[in-house]
Amino acid sequence: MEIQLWREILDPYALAVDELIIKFNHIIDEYRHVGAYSPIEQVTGRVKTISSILEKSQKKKIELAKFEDEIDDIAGIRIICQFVEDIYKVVDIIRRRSDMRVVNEKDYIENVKKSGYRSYHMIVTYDVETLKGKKELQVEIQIRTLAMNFWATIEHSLQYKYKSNMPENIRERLSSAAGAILILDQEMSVVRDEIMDAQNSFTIKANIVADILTNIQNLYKVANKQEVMKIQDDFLRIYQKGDQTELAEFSHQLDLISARYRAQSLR
Ligand code: 0O2
Repeated sequence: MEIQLWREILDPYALAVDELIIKFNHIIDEYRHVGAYSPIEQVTGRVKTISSILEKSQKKKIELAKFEDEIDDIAGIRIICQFVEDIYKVVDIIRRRSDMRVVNEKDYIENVKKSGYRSYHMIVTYDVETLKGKKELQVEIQIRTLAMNFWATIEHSLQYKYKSNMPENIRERLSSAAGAILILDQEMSVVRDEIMDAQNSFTIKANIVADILTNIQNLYKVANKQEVMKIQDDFLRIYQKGDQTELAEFSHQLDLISARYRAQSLR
């Protein structure tokens, strides 16, 4: 297929992603404007690349003429929540909307994948207006906690690196990290109940944890794997102790380490 034709096909998906990001961000604003806690923490989106579409079509033996019907994640939205409970609130919000129709749902939180992957997936249809008129598209919405996203991002990049030959020791570490992430989500859920009374202090703690997770996630791209594993273990140990001052100090130290790597990469 010619590049121009791919562009014509994929453009409406880019429009759908842009529109949906704006709409979900607006939900965050609506909550915050009335001083309420938003179940959505962050929204991102992407259109699948041509090479991923070709790869998936080949893997699933999909005729190129039918890829728009058969590949339901050409447009992908990812919604990040702080707590597992928030995920189900977001699912409800999506089910109730009149501008998207849910056609499929997969709850990989109740039914955890063998890999340890946890997330809630919804396939919705969504209309965009183009010069040729209305076009109905499928969009995949993945809803996860910050912790689930942290694990899935790292596992995805390791899957990409090793293809189907992931070394057993890495697989085992990922599996035990998935267990730790599950405990982290459960602990955060306990914190959530208390937070309704002490929302401020909680927001601070969640933000520190989010900063730490983002820093660790970024360090995976640039730092030595052993060093990052150690940082991750230290984080879980400090997190489990529950001392917010120590967590904040750890976050500060991690900022310094990240800044050092950034400075090194600029040399
Ligand atoms: P990419 O590169 O993220 O786009 P489907 O692929 O939807 O036709 P499947 O596999 O039953 O069929 O769908 P599923 O399980 O809902 O997976 C869809 C997407 O969820 C994947 O897209 C991944 O993004 C994510 N996902 C599913 N399982 C895993 C997992 O074990 N680990 C990680 N990290 N992500 C997972 P793609 O197209 O596979 O990949």
